[in-house]
Amino acid sequence: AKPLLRSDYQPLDFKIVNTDLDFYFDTEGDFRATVKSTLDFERQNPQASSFSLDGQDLELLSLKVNGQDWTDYELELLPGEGKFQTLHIDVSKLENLDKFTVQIENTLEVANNKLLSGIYKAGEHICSQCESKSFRLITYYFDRPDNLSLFTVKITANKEKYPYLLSNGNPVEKGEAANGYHYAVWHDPFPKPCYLFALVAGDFDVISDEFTTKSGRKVDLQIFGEIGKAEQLRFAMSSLKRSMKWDEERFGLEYDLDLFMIVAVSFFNMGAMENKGLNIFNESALVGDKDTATDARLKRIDKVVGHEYFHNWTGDRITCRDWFQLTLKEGLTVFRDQEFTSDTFDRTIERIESVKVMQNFQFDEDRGPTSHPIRPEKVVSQDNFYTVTVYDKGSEVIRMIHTLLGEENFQKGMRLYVERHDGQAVTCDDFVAAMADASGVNLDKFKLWYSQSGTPHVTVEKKFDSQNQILSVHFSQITHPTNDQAEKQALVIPLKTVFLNREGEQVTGLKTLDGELVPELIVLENDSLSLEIATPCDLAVVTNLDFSAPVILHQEYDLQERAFIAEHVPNEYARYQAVQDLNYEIYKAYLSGVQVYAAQALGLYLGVYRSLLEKALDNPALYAHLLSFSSPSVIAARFEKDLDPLALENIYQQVQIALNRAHGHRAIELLDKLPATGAYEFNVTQAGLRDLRKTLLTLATVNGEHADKVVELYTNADNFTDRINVLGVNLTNKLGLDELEQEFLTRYHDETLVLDAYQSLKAQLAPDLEAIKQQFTLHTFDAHNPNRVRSILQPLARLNFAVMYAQDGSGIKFIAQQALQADKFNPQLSSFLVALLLNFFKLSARYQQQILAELKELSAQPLSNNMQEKVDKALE
Ligand code: DPP
Ligand code: ZN
Repeated sequence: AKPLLRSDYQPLDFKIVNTDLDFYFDTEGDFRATVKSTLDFERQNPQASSFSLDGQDLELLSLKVNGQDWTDYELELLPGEGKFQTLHIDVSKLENLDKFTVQIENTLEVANNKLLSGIYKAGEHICSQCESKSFRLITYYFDRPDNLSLFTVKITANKEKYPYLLSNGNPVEKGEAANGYHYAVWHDPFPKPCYLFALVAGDFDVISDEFTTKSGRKVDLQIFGEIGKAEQLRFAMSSLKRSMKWDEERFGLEYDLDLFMIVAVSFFNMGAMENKGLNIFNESALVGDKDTATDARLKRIDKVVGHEYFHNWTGDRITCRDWFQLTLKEGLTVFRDQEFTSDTFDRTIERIESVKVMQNFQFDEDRGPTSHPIRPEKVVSQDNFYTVTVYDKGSEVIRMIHTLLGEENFQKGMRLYVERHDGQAVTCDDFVAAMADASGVNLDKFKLWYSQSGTPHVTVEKKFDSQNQILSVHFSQITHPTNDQAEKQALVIPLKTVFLNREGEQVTGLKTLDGELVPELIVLENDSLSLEIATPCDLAVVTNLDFSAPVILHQEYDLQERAFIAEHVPNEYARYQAVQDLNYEIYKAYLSGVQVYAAQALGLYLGVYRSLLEKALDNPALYAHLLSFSSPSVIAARFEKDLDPLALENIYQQVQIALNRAHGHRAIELLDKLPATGAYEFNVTQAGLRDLRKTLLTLATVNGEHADKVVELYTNADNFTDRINVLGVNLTNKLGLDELEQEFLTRYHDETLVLDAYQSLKAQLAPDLEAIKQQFTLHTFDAHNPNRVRSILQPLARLNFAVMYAQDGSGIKFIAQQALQADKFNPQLSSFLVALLLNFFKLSARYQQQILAELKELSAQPLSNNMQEKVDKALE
């Protein structure tokens, strides 16, 4: 398919201002549904006399204009896979082209729709997913985000099978229909683009609550889930209420309808969807309690419920003009959900987790074949741009604006943005303009972050002149060419920086030679920047604190210095980063092949590790991170080329053994000292303790000893986190506790999401491909369900290097075949799977050849646009 360019945007000649949809679901057999749409048009361009509507896999039954049968149309079938259509309608014969009504009747695929887009069956339920371009699977429309319309929706279906009939906005009317059917009518008073349309029909358990907004309006809250699982929705309800409160308190944004509904479905490509007043969620991001979800998944539920709720303002009330602007709503809303999590739980831990996403995933995307700016220039399949770049780097860009402006000015900017653009479809430029105008801070140069791809490398060099007592610090930046963009320019890079003395204390009030105070935020705006600081003694420079800019930092340290910073830096985030850097140095020392160097590095690390163990009780959540030696997959993310995954795996195992020898007994001692967690509660302290306990148990049992401690934790566990942690330790260290695994499988036989977590663990630790294939035989497995497929294949590709990168190339071939198979029915899933192979560019020659050979074979097959776009970029 032909790529779309950002520069090609054309405003609409006509707009659909009212949209009336009347659905009839005759749900017998392999049914298609029928919809009658009544669309009120208003002309925008006085010269225009025709327009084109998007459709996909629709059957047109009738077309009327102003109530008359209309024959001035042409239905064009576009070539290629996917049954794309364009309905060209000529209205030049009308007397009044400024306002008219079009009525369309068509059928749409439901029962056989395996795309999980448009309207489809999710198990027994009927649900919709329209973002970004899937409303066209429902009816002919301007399937683009800049057509804002008022929606009225009528749904008719079998009453017994589909007692709940839901759509956006407020319920208007319901009643009985013939043959045991019933209907419901919904009206949404806020104009919206069609990607925010939603429809749900089915039988559910529902829990209800209410929230009173700051201006005193009562809002009914309802969450719908699988029958029998109502209890597992309670946590999400508490998240929703806290999200609503937080958005009022921190952003001054209040909910606007009288009803807010969330529905959990079992088949869903994304995490969740922010449809106006009717969010639809992948059950994995909504359903869970202490007995079925880990602390980490509950935290994710909290975050995603917040994220989708926050979209009500940043996405729904103010939406995107075109899909190139996706980061306008996603980058901003990720920033908002990160702030929500930080304010709710622990700011440092949240920062560490967000930075991990950048360093472990986004940096690779940005140096690989699919590199793109947060606001892309060229797109074949929009589905392929729901990326860590658009979302997470997008959020980092918003965070830099926040850092440059400060909270107060940032909130002023938000207020101006809402005041100017409420009810509009706008661009990233509009957002930045509001921020700049409200704060008086010029962001013209900063805006390059929106259009330039690639990760800047920032180098910090320092020299201390003891004679003249001058510390010179030199910052420089460079962004290497990326697959999509050859020329790069200097970016505005805000670097939070502190200086440490020999005791590890922060030195403040430093001045440059001309008497200027050295700011804590150093803003690098050009290729380089030099500081000459007056100081009687040498200082360590610790920069990019809190990851104030999404850059790769290079700083010459010797190992001793790194170890010193890791042990002494007074800032928790900086300590985390220093320990990460030290871990990387250990791998590099081993890879150098120089044994003395490796031994020296390991010795240093073991020393630092001991002091970290001693501090662990100060902050269990943080030290659980600090005490986990970086896994091969984390280290792999640091590589730009010549990566040998199996070599990393090998080093990891050696270091684990060394850690166990040196500190296994200390881990046991500390385990015995850990305060009792008490009855399960979901909070930072308890979750931190559970995390730390797992880290220590893993360390203590590397050589198979102390299995009794592991059994004890399982036996006493009152929650899922401890149980799955035990299973993880058992499998990681091959403790052979098969009866525990059996107990687990019996206990959770009917909990699909729990078994997803189990299968992930098995896939991550499977000894060979046969053991992976074995996972496909579990009773819950369904190749059409993305949650099932991803929970096996993602850990295989990302975490199980031994099987994924087996000599004979079988792991790589397996992923390629799975992608091709999924491409036949779900291009979003296949495109996700093929992306697991797109790290080839950084692998050493053998792996690179194996992957490219598989990709070439794929490219010889007929592929969906989604998959074709990625394969083409890889082979370019
Ligand atoms: N549902 C996805 C999200 O919220 C896309 N909008 O990010
Ligand atoms: Zn979002």
